[in-house]
This record gives sequence, C-alpha cells and structure tokens, in this order.
Amino acid sequence: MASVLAEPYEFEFDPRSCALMIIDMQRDFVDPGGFGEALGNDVSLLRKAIAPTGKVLDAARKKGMLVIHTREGHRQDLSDLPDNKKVRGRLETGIGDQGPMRRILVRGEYGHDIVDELKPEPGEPIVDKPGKGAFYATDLDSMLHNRGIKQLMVCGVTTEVCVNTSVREANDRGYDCLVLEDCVGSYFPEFQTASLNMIKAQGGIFGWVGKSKPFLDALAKA
Ligand code: C5J
Repeated sequence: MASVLAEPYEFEFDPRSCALMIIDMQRDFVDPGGFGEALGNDVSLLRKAIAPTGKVLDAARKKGMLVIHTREGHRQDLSDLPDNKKVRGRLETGIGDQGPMRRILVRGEYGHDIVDELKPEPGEPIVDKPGKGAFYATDLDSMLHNRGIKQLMVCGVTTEVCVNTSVREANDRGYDCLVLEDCVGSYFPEFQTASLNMIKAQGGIFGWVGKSKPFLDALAKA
C-alpha cells in the first residue's frame, strides 16, 4: 500500500487496484481557439493543469496503472444529445454546430479529441460520454469492475462540472477518489476552490483532495 498526503486525511492506495482517470482534456475546452474560448473563457486557467497531468500520466504508465481517458461529446447524428442540453445557454453556435474546431462536441471532430500533450496511448480505454458524469450512459463501471479497480486518481476539466459530477458518481458506486488539485482546472477560480472544498468537506464526503507531487513521490516508492 502507498500513502499520499491529502485532505481530509492521507489517501492509501495500491497501484494495482487504482486507475488514473483523466477527464475531458479535449481541445474544445482547453486549447486556444476552441469552443471554450469562443464562449469568452480564459483557457489558460485550464491549461495550467496540462503539465502536471502529463507528469502523473507518465508515472502511472511507467507503474503499469490502468489509465482511462474520457471525452464529453455526442454521436454524429446527435441522437444522444438531449434537447435541454442542445438549447441550454441560447447560444448562436452550440453543441453539434460548426465551431472553430469543426462540429462542437461531436465525436470524430478535431475539437472533440484529447489535446496532443495528453494523447492516449494504444490500449488505454477512452470513454465517450454524452453527459457530464463519466458513469452516465457509459460502460466505465463494468470496465473498472472487470479490472478489479477500487480507487481512482482524478485529473481533468472542468473541476466543478465533469470532474465533480464524475467523482460523485464514482463515490456512490463504491470507488474512492483522490482529486489532484493542480491537475484539474476551472474557468472560474472561485468554483475551483469551492468544488474542491465540497469534495473533501465533512470527512471527505465525496473523496480526497491532494497535489500531484506527493502522489508522484508515493507512486515512486510503491
Ligand atoms: C463542461 C466539462 N464544462 N467537461 N464540460 O461542459 O466539464
């Protein structure tokens, strides 16, 4: 067992039953010129998470941990896009429309794919999810169960939306999550702080929050 300094208390894990889950590090959210930036967001706040996530990804791969990548998006025919999601925000150019990086949040389009810096390696599962949570309408739970995974190290964007939703879903399904705070990002600094606080409050009501460095140190020793 390895132990990482975290809040509300140390997180103990076994790399053999722990997976790294990288949530929605997609060009449309993170890259300059994508959908996120077109909506007026400062993508540098999300991009800060790329380099530390890259280090965690390298270390997890070297240790032989299961690495799972998720992407938020929809089928080409948009048959899995609920009407409320399509119309929410009253956007002139929204999900399914031609955006700056081709059709927005549509599978197979340039902006929907994962940023080059964190490109999945062959054999690493990619979970395509139509919702905010990684477990909703996906086979993630059976994939983790079949591989004996009990704990998740979580990186990705955005902290208060897809990261938080996925951590809550994971927690209800019996997985312990450690969210690496320098490896997750939000367009809104106040949401970053609040959503991490919500995870670790009340004795870790949804999980743990820590930093990548102590995790890397613990993994090196494990
Ligand atoms: C959002 C996400 N924010 N991946 N998606 O719509 O957090």
